Order: sequence, then structure tokens, then C-alpha cells
Amino acid sequence: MERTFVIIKPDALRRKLIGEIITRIERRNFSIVAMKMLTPSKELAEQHYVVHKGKEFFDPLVQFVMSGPVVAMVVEGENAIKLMRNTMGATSPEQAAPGTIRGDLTISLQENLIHGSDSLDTANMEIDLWFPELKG
Ligand code: IDP
Ligand code: MG
Repeated sequence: MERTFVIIKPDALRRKLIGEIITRIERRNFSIVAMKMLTPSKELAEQHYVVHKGKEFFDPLVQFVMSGPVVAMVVEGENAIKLMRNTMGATSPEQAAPGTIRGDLTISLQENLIHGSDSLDTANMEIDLWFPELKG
């Protein structure tokens, strides 16, 4: 079993798509093993996206992700990191395939509803960052 870290971003809450997104995750038979709603602090948002620091979209991205409540989750399943990424769809709206969360529900490069870890290392880092209470 593998664990990945998922954020349902503030645009999803504004658009009332939490249920739709969680349903899609559950329908693929992933298990949600931890979940909480919070409005991220600037520190948390910057740390989460530190890999993008210095890019032109970094500041707007941090502002966006701290612009309202998000739902943070630990999602578990076989090959969960890779498979969750393919359930999410590509970052670019031009490449996000129909049938994926992004491909079906978004047209924006920034406001794209969902984050999912892209590797085992980032999954572990992100879970520790967002769910320090699970460390042990
Ligand atoms: P990912 O979320 O598919 O892993 P990343 O390249 O890691 O995509 O980018 C993180 C987030 O930053 C994206 O989900 C999106 O919200 C935003 N983003 C990425 N590239 C751009 C851009 O060129 N312009 C504006 N926002 C971007
Ligand atoms: Mg990424």
C-alpha cells in the first residue's frame, strides 16, 4: 500500500465541488485515511510550494492556495501516487484528459481544483508538513 497527499483547493470549495471530487477518489477505490479542512497560513502555503519558489507564478499561487479553506487528505491505495495523478489529470487544461477531475471540471491553469503528490519523497514530505500529528 502506498500513501499520497491530496489537497482539494479553495476554488473547489467556492464551486461546491468537494463532494464531486471525493466521490471520484472513492469511486476509484482509494482509501481516505486522514482528512481535515483548514485555511493554510502563508508559511504553510509557501513551504508546500517551495519547489516553485522563484517562478513567476509562485506568489499568485501562494495567494490562491491560502485564499480560503482547503480539504487536506492522505489517500491510500496500491500505486496511489501515480494513479491519483492520473485521476487528477494533467496540469495544463489543454492536456487534462476528459474523464479526469481537471479535464472534466476546469479550464484554468492556476485554479485547477486539486493537488496530488508527484513522487514518494514529496508524498512523505507533504504528509509530514500537513499532518505532523501522524508522525510517529
Ligand atoms: P501539479 O499541481 O499538476 O503538480 P505543478 O507544476 O506542480 O502542477 O504546479 C503547481 C500548481 O501551480 C498547479 O497545480 C497550478 O495551480 C499552478 N501552476 C502551475 N503552472 C502554472 C502557470 O504557468 N501559471 C499559473 N499557475 C500555475
Ligand atoms: Mg506539482
